[in-house]
Amino acid sequence: METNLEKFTEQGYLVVESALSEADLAPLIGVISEAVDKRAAELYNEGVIPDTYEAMSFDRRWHAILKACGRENEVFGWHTLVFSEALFDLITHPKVLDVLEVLIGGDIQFNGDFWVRPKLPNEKLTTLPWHQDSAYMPQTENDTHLTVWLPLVDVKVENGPLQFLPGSHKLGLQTYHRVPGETFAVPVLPPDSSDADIETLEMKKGDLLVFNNLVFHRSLVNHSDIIRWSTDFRFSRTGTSLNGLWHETIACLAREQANRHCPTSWQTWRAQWNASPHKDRFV
Ligand SMILES: O=C(O)CCC(=O)C(=O)O
Repeated sequence: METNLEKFTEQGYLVVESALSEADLAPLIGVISEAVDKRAAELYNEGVIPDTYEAMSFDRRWHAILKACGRENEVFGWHTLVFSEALFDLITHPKVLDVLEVLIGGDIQFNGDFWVRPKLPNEKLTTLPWHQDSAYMPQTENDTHLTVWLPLVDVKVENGPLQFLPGSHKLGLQTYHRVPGETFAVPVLPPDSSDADIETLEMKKGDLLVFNNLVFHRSLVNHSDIIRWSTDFRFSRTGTSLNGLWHETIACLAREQANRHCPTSWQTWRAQWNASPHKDRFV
């Protein structure tokens, strides 16, 4: 049977089903829900929205708030809003690092890059074209960087899944160009693929996706009426140069392979964050 490492090496990505439990994800979902709650109270008190939509579910409430104030197309991903111990605990969760360890084959560093993404119904901003992550981070082209992507709700065809082109990382980094009206640069030569090559990743909350910085992927439109919440973090083998990536100042060691220990504490990471010039760069 093909191992996770073989599958990952061949495809450039890997889904590990049921890698995390509800309890593992609950603290971060709690942080997100508190941020939504706080913003709802502020907007309500400012008279901008007629209701705080408190009774609404996690996968609907933020959309209702944004709809009520006409701000549905403003924010791509959350960063500062979710900085928390719960986030740190998930980034450095042994179950996450166990998956990475097999693929990285050594000590692991967290690159400092994290996002929580509320992918809203029918939103253009988070509908991403085919891309390789190194196109937006050219400093990473010659090394292996891994993104861990965790759905915080079930992901189906209708609510904006990710699609991948298996094996496309072997093409190397392609040339990209800007298209008027598009936020993200697109490859000059779009990957040569038929529909049969494309894998659409329907995932359950608790599944873990990991992909490398050169594999082609895209994020489809969310045609449902719920928010497709997800979170993602980037890692590399300890010692890999981060070459001045903007989040380098909040990179930290995540695992020493010899003792399976995370040498960074939440307090240390928080101190790095507080000293970082970028901490309020994004919402
Ligand atoms: O979360 C998404 O919808 C897109 C993620 C993505 O394309 C990326 O992290 O490179």
